[in-house]
Amino acid sequence: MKNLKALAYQLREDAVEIIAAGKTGHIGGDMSIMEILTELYFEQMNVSPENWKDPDRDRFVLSKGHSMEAYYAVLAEKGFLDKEEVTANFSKFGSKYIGHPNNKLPGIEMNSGSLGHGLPTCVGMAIAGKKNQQSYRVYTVMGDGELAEGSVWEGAMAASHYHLDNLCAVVDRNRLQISGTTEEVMAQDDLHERFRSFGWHVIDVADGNDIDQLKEAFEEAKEKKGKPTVLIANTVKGKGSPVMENKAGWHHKVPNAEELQQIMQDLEERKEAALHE
Ligand SMILES: Cc1ncc(C[n+]2csc(CCOP(=O)(O)OP(=O)(O)O)c2C)c(N)n1
Repeated sequence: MKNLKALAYQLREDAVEIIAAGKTGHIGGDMSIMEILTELYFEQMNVSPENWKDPDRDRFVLSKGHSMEAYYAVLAEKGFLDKEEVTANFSKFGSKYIGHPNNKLPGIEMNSGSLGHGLPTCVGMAIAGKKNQQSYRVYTVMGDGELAEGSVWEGAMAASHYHLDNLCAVVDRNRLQISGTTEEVMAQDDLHERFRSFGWHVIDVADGNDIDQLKEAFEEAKEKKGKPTVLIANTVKGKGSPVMENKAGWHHKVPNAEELQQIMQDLEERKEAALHE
C-alpha cells in the first residue's frame, strides 16, 4: 500500500489485533508513533530484509521499546516477520515475540524497553559510521516521558560534541506518560530550547501524525550538516479512535470486546478516508 496515510491506519489495526490476541500491550504509545514508523520504514530509511546484513543499511532503534506492537506491525509489513505468526504467539509463554524489542529477531538492531538507552547507543552507531566512512544514517524514536532518564542527556551531549549529523532522533511528544501528563510527572518544556542548548538542530513537527509534515522534517534533517537533528513530533496518544485518544489510562490497557469493536471501526473509517483523500 503506497498511500502511507492509509497504511498507517492499516498498521494500527494490525497492532490492535496483536494486542487483542496477546491480551497485553502498550496501545496508547503504539498508536501515537504509527506515522513516524511508517514514514521511516516506507519512505526514508534504506533498510529491508534484502539488505539487513549490509553494513551500509540505515540503523533504527525503538528507544521507547514498550511500543513493540506498533513495531511488529511495521516489521511484518516490511517483510521481516510473519504477521500471523507474530499475532498467534505474541507474549505467549516461551515465545520469541515478547513485549519489547528482541534483537534475535530479523529487523531489530537492539534490545530496548529499559527507557533511556536508545539515544546513547545510537550515538555509538553514528560515531562508528563516521569513523568507518560509511554513509548510513541512524534513527531513534523516544518517548517524551522517557526524556526523564539522565542517560538521554548524556547521549544528547555526546551527539553534538561529535557533530553527528548522521543521527536523527524523534521525540514522540504525546504529552502523556505512564501515570499522567508529562508536565505533572516530570515537566519537559521548553523541550526545544533544551535540545538547542545541547547543540542540536531542532525541528518542530506541528502534527506528528501527519505523514507530509514528517516527510518534510526528515528531509530537512538529512540536509543539516555539523550537528544532530531532533524532531519534536507533536502526536496524540491513542491516535485513531476517540475511545483511547489522549487518555492516560490507555497507556497499557487491553480493550474489552465492545471497545475493540469500536476501535477497529474507527480505524477502518479513518483508513478509508485516507484512501479517498
Ligand atoms: C528505565 C525505565 N523506567 C521505567 C520504565 C517503565 N515505563 C514503561 S513505559 C513508561 C512511560 C514512558 O512514557 P513515554 O516515554 O512518554 O511513553 P509513551 O507515552 O509515548 O508511551 C514507563 C515509566 C521503563 N520501561 N524503563
